[in-house]
Amino acid sequence: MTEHPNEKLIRAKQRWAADGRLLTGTTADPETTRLPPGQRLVTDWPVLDLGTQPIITPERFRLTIDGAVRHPITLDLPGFMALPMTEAVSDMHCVTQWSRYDNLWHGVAAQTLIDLVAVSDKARHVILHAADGYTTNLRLDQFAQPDVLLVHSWQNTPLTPEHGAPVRALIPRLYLWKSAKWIRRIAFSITDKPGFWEENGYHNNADPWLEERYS
Ligand SMILES: Nc1nc2c(c(=O)[nH]1)N[C@H]1C(S)=C(S)[C@@H](COP(=O)(O)O)O[C@H]1N2
Ligand SMILES: [Mo]
Repeated sequence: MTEHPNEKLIRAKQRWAADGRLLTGTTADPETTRLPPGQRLVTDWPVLDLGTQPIITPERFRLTIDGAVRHPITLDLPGFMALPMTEAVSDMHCVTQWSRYDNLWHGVAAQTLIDLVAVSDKARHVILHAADGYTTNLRLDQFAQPDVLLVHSWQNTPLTPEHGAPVRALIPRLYLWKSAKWIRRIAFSITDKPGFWEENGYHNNADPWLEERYS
């Protein structure tokens, strides 16, 4: 692996995966258990990333949606903000153990983007690319959930740069590493392709209630 600004953090998290840190060996039903196994609640919103926090000015923002789609598109920020907006309240669950309840989000529903570009019947996976070089992958059926948004605001305030401004992905029912900050490309795909943490010991599926922390 190439030398990265946050090499120490990456090594520590690879060790967590190798050691199976925080695993309780239990699963829970999200219908009846709000807090996934091994998690603890916080009231602040911690910042976690690879250590390079790009400043994406409104002028520089571009979001490309392509791959297995009929109508690939690149949106600038006014183009993105002109799409139908959704409001949602959801919880966040980070694999480093913290969960935060009742986050109010504003953004564009993933399903709106799926319809906009006419995703191919053959597509099964989604690869998210971010401006800091980060990537993460998820299945199309996970991305298509009604609570998945491309968000621009949290608690009625614009996202801050360290949380992924101006637009980030938010996939609340998967561990938060699947929620790419500073998103710049959504690639629909017939085949799967592991992202950054998925290649570094973390689970491909990432369901917190199944404790899918590590691969
Ligand atoms: N672009 C980008 N997105 C990213 C990351 C990153 O390093 N770069 N880290 C992921 C991880 S590991 C976590 S836990 C969450 C943290 O989001 P937050 O800093 O807003 O809490 O962002 C995810 N999205
Ligand atoms: Mo993370």
